[in-house]
Amino acid sequence: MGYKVVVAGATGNVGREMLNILAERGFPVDEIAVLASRKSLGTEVTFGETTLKTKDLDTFDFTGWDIALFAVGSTATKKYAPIAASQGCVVIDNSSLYRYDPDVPLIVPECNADAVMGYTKKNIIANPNCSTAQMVVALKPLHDRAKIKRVVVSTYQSVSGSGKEAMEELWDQTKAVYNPTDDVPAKVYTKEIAFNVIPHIDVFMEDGSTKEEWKMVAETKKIVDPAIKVTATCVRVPVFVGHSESINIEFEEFLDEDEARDILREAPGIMVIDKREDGGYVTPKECVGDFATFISRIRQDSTIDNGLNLWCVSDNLRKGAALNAVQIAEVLGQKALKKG
Ligand code: 11C
Repeated sequence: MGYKVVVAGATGNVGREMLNILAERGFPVDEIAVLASRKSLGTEVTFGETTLKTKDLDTFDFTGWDIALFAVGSTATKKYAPIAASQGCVVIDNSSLYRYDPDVPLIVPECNADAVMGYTKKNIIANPNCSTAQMVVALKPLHDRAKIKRVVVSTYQSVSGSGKEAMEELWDQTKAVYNPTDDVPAKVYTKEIAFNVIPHIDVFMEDGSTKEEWKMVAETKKIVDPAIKVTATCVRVPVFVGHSESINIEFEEFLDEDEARDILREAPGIMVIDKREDGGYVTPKECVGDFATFISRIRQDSTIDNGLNLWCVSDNLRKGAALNAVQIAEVLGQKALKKG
């Protein structure tokens, strides 16, 4: 016996990946409903071998459905997640709306799976931001061994994090470089993204940081440990899929680079590719379509007493969004909504 599963926002980048991953991981689905906003109504999406037509999120009755994976953005989440939750369906939400709500667990299963039981307060579980998800998968096993004091992270984030229009903008601007009669002005971004990098993701905060940077700080504290200090610089790069991060970690205790490599090799969700030779590391192009968070370039930071540097790459639409949501559904099934 399986679950009655809803995917809301099924036509977007993340919604489509949710359907792929439910099928790839063999999540026990008895019945599935794919929902979209009115403008995408009737659009077809695939779930395994099956083609499904999207239904209207606005009029859908969630009564009798077990789990709803939401990938609709904060405005629609605000309207529809409480409806689904009040109709008895557990919402796993990919937007940022509920992440910082003390009555909503924010879950990365490799780090804090037990906290999932906190879902009973609102019938909602939050999925973290993509740049946080891959970073905390790497931080948690190291924190358990040597207690992290401070993290300095710089991100190199792909355009798929901004949606399908951003991917088109990069594609069109790249083609236009070779065909100067085409002018493709920046629409999604503030500056041209093709052959460029933009140190700005999400809105600016009063202290000069951006909301994306603030999310990495707040979410790491909620998922791993409120005592960890994080400072982040988030940068958009002309890559279609796959976020990369340069992470500098300061620990309470000394942690040797070889021991860190062994810990990460054993840790759930991580693949270490770290040969100190040409090409002995992972780039975002190579992680697309994979479930793992890849770690490379593990090395001592000799400028501080207890420091390490590493390079962390993952498919932002998967571990950063859809995969993590499906993993939460799996944990929920094991711990709470048992079937069969
Ligand atoms: C990006 N990290 O790459 C963002 C996308 O809070 O869920 C996801 C935003 C979020 O642009």
